[in-house]
Amino acid sequence: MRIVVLAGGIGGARFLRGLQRAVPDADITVIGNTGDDIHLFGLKVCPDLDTVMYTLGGGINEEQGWGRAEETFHLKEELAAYGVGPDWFGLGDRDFATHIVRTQMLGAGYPLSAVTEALCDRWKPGVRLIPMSDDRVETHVAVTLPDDDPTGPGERKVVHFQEYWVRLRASVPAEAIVPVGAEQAKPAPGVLEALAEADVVLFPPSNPVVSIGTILAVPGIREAIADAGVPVVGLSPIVGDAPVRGMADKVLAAVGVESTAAAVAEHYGSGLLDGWLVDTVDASAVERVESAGIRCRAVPLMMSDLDATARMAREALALAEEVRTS
Ligand code: FO1
Repeated sequence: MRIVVLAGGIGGARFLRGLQRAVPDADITVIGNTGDDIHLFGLKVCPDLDTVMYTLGGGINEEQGWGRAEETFHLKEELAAYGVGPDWFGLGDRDFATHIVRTQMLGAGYPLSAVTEALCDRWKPGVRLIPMSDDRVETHVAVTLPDDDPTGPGERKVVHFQEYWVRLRASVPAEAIVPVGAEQAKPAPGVLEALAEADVVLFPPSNPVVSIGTILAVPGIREAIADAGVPVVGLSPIVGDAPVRGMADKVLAAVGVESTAAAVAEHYGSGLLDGWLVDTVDASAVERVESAGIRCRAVPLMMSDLDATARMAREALALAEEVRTS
């Protein structure tokens, strides 16, 4: 079975581990979000691609869901000693090697998709990981800085997504979220082909705005999914009106979407989604989602361990089969 998964960071990566457990013989292609990418110290950092690669490759810092296990921070300390910022983004020594290799290969003229393939030669994630685009796309967020913010108290400012997410901890509303460069970006080689050949497309519980939404903002990808003519099934990242992890509710508000499992399904729309899994605590949402023309089931959605996640993946694939045969 050929499965295509649009993945962001931590939620997407954890779901993929369960999917691999559920269908070990499936051919899985992951279209990774690159809107979170950031240039630091002259290096290109790809948080969502690295989280998928490290999680499935066995190198992830499990508690954090990002960065490497057994990490040290000597480089970060030395940069801070030179007063070279930013100091709010935790890049570890082992992680730096990934960004150096990536930046070196990009500088030699390799596109990001080829670089990602080369990095995955080492990590062997067991899926084909393709960035959504080889072109630069960076999510920026318009905010009014907190009154005690050292960089500009009370100022209206557009900051890089990582500054919003990590330095500001999404403590102020996101007034606008812009995937800069998305309109001019092209799907990376292999993305449209994978969607055309897919038997099923899955939206894991990644952030619907800044992860999956950013991937869908690359011209051609949303259409390729809608036109693929195969079941598209998503799993709600919102459980009991709150995001399971991260701060999805903050960015959902920015695009006028209420933080509920049903509202996220409606946000994707029946033009895109054929099926939607909500958690059992949101069973009351099933009727509203079904009335939006999206087949819906309430099943446990907490990725508490690998078996729980594998069960979720099986439920998603079962719903896809139900959609396919209806
Ligand atoms: N998230 C944090 O909350 N704090 C950090 O210091 C941090 C550093 C970091 C370094 C490399 C990397 O690949 C990810 C990192 N993240 C950090 C997570 C990152 O902000 C998120 O994983 C994604 O951008 C959102 O999906």
